[in-house]
Amino acid sequence: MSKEELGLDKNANDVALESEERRKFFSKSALIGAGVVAAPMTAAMFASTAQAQVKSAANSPVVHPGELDEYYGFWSGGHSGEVRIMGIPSMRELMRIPVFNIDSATGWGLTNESKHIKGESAHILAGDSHHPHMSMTDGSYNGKYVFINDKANSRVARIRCDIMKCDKMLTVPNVQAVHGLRVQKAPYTKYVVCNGEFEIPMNNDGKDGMEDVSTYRSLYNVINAETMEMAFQVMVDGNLDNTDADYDGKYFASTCYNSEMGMNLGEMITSERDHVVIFSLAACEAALKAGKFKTYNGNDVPVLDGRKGSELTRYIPVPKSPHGLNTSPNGEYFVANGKLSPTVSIISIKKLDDLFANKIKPRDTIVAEPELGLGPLHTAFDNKGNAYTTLFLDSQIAKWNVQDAIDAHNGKKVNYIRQKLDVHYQPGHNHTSQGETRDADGKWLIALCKFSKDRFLPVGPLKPENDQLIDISGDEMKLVHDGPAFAEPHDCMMVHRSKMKPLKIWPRNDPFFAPTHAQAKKDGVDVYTQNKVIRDGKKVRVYMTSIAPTYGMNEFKVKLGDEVTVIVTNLDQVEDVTHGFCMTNHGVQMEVGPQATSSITFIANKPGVQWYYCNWFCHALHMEMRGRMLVEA
Ligand code: CUK
Ligand code: CUA
Repeated sequence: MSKEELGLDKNANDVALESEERRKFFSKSALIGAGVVAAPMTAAMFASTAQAQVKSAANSPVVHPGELDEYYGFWSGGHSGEVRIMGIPSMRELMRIPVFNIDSATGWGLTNESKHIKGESAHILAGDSHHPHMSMTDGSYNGKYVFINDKANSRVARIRCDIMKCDKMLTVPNVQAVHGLRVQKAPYTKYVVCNGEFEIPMNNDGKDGMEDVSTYRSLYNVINAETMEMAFQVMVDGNLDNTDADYDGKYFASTCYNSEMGMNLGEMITSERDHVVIFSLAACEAALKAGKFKTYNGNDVPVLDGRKGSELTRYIPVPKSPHGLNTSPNGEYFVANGKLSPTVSIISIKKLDDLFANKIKPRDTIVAEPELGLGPLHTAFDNKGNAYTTLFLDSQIAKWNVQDAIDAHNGKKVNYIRQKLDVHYQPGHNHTSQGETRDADGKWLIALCKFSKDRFLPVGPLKPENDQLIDISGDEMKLVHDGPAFAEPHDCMMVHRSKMKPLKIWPRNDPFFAPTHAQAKKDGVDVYTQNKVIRDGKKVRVYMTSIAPTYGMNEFKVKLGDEVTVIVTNLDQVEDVTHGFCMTNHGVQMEVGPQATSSITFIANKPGVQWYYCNWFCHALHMEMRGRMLVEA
């Protein structure tokens, strides 16, 4: 990377201004630290902090106009149902990827291509996206796919990172509410894994078992990442929350809250301990091969039995209603975050072989349970052995050292807490740059705060959330940016831009619109050269091209009540010249990217002249890019 890409070409003035800013942050966090960190700051700590300020001069959040960010951030949009692409460290929102929602700008959920991808759930217009995670090779992001769950409708979708569009969607059978989602990290992402959260009767047909709570189950779901079809499911005891994978391709782990199988809040939080379920991938694949599974609800997805006592799983008791589950980037530990306990539980992945061989007891895998503060939800890691845990109730991030926590657990007198930083307010997930891969680089931390309260101009009773950017390159965490966000970035991930290769123009034979091209072929139309109306009974297919600032067809005629499909192929080969198609008064809108084909179907239910126009600004004569549909009564 060049000097200017790294921001090293700034003049002395810029640097002086930045360090002025940093001094302000420094004095603030030093004050906070004094009240919260158990050990007072020593002279040595102050010295190393001063050094860190020098060190972090290169880690500037300032991205000047025209400069590019160093990282892509993929943000979940929560109950907006979308995924967003952020530039890090500028925190600029670069793009939105509609996934489980519908979107009138791109036509997602309206076009035939998107409905085809949404498949059997195309009629569902809402969603709740939580956990975006990228496919990996050997524990590093490979820039190929981002996977995302829909808690609301039990779906998992895949985003293709070359076009930044959703290209596959699957409704997970036999479960309700798909929550935690991660990918197999090594040797490559063969499987996407996700948790069924809400427990239900195995055959949920309303015939029997609804009253008998003891028959309710929740399932661990293993999806083939390439085909996006179910590989298998594993029945567990208790319900599941969050999950992660090791770096050897051997184990997955999930937190379980409500091991009590309570049906109301009081019942759900009675036990002092819940558990982490460890899944052995080899044992699951062997059981699958041996045919040791059942099927339910009339589908053919194999369900393995991983309840307590099974060879497929082990249950490690941890305190109390754990939430996040995070693997350390050195591959050594799973960290389960206590939520109702002020602790996190550190599970040694090395010890899991012995646990599965029944040589040790489940609790023997716990190497430390450091106390961090109130409401630990999620943990992220840097490349220096430190962990960063969100404390929901304390509204803080606790920075702590993993080895020191283990040493303290073994009786050594050492303070494992490095710093506590106030965040604003009530953080859920946090995430470090590349911190869920081998390439954790310890540069940036994002705290996804659920409440913004007084941090922004008031905008009515509904307030934005607050995504805060924290510089972790020095010894001290420093808050450098407040980013208002619409509902609700549960989780995010940051990938270095060197891993990404997005396309500038659509490939003409892209699978995204292959079904539309197949229909054109049947109709005998070459979508790149021809403008043509094909009548097929009451169905009319209108093929038209577009080149800025005109459509290939200025008018076409249909009859009242016809089912009209308009197929637009954009012949522009110029980067960033996207056209659109909008039929006024018909709820018909879509994007047509350069060289792409998009299609949309509607009923011509209004007689007379109906104008269509281009709704993506494309040319000085963009307003003139329109035509008429003549509907004969
Ligand atoms: S969850 Cu929302 S803060 Cu869905 Cu990963 Cu923890
Ligand atoms: Cu084409 Cu606007």
